[in-house]
Amino acid sequence: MLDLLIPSFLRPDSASVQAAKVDAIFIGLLLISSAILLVVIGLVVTFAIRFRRGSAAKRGALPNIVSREFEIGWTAATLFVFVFWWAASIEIGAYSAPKNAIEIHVVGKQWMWKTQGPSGTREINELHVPVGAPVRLLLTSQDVIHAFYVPAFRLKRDALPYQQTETWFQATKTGTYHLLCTEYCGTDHSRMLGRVIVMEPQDYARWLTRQPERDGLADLGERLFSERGCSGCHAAGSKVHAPSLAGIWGQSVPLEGGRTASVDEAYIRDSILQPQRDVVAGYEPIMPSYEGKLSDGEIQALTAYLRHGTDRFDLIGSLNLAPADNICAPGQTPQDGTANQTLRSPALVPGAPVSGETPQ
Ligand code: HEC
Ligand SMILES: [Cu+2]
Repeated sequence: MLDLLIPSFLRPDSASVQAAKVDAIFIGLLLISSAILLVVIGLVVTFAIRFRRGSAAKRGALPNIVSREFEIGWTAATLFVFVFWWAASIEIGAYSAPKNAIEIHVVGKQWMWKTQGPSGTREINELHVPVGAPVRLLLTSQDVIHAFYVPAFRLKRDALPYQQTETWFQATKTGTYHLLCTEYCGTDHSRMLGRVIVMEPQDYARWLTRQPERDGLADLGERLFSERGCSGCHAAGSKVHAPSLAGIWGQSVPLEGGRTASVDEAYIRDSILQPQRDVVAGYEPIMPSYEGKLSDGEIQALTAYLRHGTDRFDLIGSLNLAPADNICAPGQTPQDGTANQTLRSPALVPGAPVSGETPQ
């Protein structure tokens, strides 16, 4: 259908489940607008001929065929309910990856894409994925706003500093596809190019085994968990009254004030950066904020650990690690987030103050 309407050299390949859906919306909208355009042009031409000067056509008030309300309702129904609902449902679908999806962490950075896949495979400006398998992307940025864009997958999601966004795709065709940054992010924005390589599952498996042995993200998280002193409070056997984090992923946690929260990326991120915001019921708000003390990559690693590695908690508990001394002791106020400034790259807006300078 798309091939009939638009020759293939005028559009990117269509290589994912999402691409087919987006193309269907595109064709749908194109057909609806073309039909409306034809009707309007047809009427303009017909009326121009029929009511031209000097013609004997009947002029005057129109008979009331349909009521105004009916007309408004009908237009609104097609436009909003049908088109908007249809298009929006596909956009919303981009947020909920299937449970069995391969998880890939993506970090945007001036000017490159760093990706980290299962079993710790790390790549720069490249992403290898198997065909036919859902792939969940968890995106963040180390400096400014970037946007992860794979035209052939009709996939576009912002990568924001201090936040995690997510999306997913399922490739349907093997091949090599462009990966672009579609948010103007500085001088070399246009060179922030990468490739997504979609492989047959057996080739992908072979590629995975050829990758150098690396610590997985969860392993890095496990190390950080003790190095940064988390285990000093959270490990089993700790003297501090802090909740155990073993198996909390996906659970719902009762909070102070009667609310509950379900444990996901955002909740863990908030718990680490703004621990005073959602305090777990029955605990003192003594956890220090790690704002400016942990990079986004480190938070991703800790999150991966809390998600996948919590079965190893007992091991940490049995090591009985003391809290590291680089963190706040209970009762001390955490330092403010000035350390954040070092992460920031110079302002990109011409004339805007560079970090450290005070605006006039
Ligand atoms: C000084 C002790 C202490 C340290 C150090 C500490 N925490 Fe906590 N943490 C707590 C306490 C107490 C709570 C419960 C009260 C609250 O929610 O603020 C908590 C809550 C949490 C929660 C929410 C738990 C739940 O059951 O919902 C998470 C997640 C968490 N901490 C992760 C971490 C991570 C990751 C680190 C290391 C970067 C860390 N904590 C360091 C004491 C600590
Ligand atoms: Cu960019």
